[in-house]
Amino acid sequence: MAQFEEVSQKSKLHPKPEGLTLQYGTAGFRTQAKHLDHIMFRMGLLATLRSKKTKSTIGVMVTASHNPEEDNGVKLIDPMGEMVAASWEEHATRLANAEQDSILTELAKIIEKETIDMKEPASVYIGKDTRPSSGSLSQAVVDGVSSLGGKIHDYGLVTTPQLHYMVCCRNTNGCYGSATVEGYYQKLSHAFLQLTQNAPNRTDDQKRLVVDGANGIGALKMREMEAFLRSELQVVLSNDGSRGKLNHLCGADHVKVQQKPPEDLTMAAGERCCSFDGDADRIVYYYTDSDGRFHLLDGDKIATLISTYLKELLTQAGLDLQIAVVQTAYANGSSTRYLEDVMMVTVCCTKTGVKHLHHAAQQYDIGVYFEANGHGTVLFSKAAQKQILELVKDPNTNDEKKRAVNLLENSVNLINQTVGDAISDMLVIEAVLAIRGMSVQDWDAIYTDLPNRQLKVKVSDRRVIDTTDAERRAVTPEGLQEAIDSLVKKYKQARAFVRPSGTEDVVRVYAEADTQKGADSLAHEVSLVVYRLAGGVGDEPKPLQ
Ligand code: NG1
Ligand code: ZN
Repeated sequence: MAQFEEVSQKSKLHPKPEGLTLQYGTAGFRTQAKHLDHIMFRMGLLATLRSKKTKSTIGVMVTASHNPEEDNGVKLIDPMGEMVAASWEEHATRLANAEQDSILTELAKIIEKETIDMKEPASVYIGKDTRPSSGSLSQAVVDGVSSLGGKIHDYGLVTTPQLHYMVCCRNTNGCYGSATVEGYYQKLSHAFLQLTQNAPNRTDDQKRLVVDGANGIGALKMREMEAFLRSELQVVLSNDGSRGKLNHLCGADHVKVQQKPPEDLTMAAGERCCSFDGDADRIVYYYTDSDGRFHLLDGDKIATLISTYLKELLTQAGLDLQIAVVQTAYANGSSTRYLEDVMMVTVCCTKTGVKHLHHAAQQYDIGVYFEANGHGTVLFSKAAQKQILELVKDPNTNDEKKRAVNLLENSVNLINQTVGDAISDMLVIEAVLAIRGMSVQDWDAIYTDLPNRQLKVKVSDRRVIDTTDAERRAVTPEGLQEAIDSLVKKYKQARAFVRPSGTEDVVRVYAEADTQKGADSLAHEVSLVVYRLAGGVGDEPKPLQ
């Protein structure tokens, strides 16, 4: 085919380093940028095929999120803005690893297996983050798409969730919003301004929020959006990319893992602060108290705040809709207990990785999902959205119901339902705090986190660990789970689990207990067991401190 002739020619400009194999993992392909040129070209090809197959626009985002600036990565976005279907992740891995002379054979296999009509038109939306490598890598994606004759819309610098939003807008013919960056700002800011009208007496201090942009794309986009928010949110932006390095000693991942504020951020005692990650699909909040103690409000606290608010509105509006919170094993035990026992909300636990949470959240009328690290959003089923809209239009509702349902409608519009979105989540949190008249301290006091610790253990092959029960129990190697169980028994309010990471070559260990000393010691003991039973490499894990 003439089309394939062009693929053959152009692929020579994006050669695969011999012997390199990469896996489409939890977050797409991600590694050092210098290894990714051929992957980008090939993902351009694959996105074009996926577009022909689904007869829809597909997204390709060039980013490595919270990884160091030298890394890069790529994720495919399916028609409704969700992560690409699992069966296509396998195609992606095979196409990425095909040697130079077998690309066409691999393409033909996918076309046959998926019964793709090559005469169908194709459309691909492309976006990139601010990494120095992102420009040339996104050009490689463009080359891939154009060599198969696909139509391209290159959005250039956008956050990951903005690109998901664009894809969803396009494939719903504008029902979700207008597929432009300005359309995104307009949709979100309109909903935010409607919501904050319900909190008319806020002072400038209450409207002030310190934002750490991780020296990335989120900072640029916050600057662009500021004017749309008409001073109802007064953002003090630091790590805006003008000096520091992307994700270096700043950003949501640094703050969550190190449990301390980012560098280059001035925060007064009690001041509300938040951090985005490198592609602005994660957010965490924090403050320091008058004793200088750092308080982190992570994804679990965010899920609790948002689900409590939505549940209250449902009751006020008299809507009988089931709301559930979806978490992973990393959710702090206190949050799960609070949601189940005090809030009486259904809680469901899935494997790590947002696609699992997203899928589980789709099973409910309203599914609130957050990973503890701050990636999450809320999904409203079609039926739930219909009921809310019908009630908005109902002339016979009383004032209390009307207020509640209007708040619900604007909340639906403010939430980016395609994927976790730091900017959208931040505006939802700011609106909820304003409407409820809560300070960040009030929010923090909803429940107290159990002290916890996360560690990594290097092993020769992390696949020897197989897990079950949403990764909370290890099935192999033999004896590992029993050993963890007996260690956990030595501590109060304790819990621990281990799982192979999907993005790094390590085994992750998580432990919580009634004291930090207990959590640290349990995590260390569990690390030793992993090291001994699962083929640890290098030095034996040392106790903390
Ligand atoms: P792995 O490396 O599989 O633990 C990490 C995060 C996930 C998710 C992915 C994708 C933790 C413990 N794990 O996965 O939550 O965000 O990266 O970026 O935070
Ligand atoms: Zn990210």
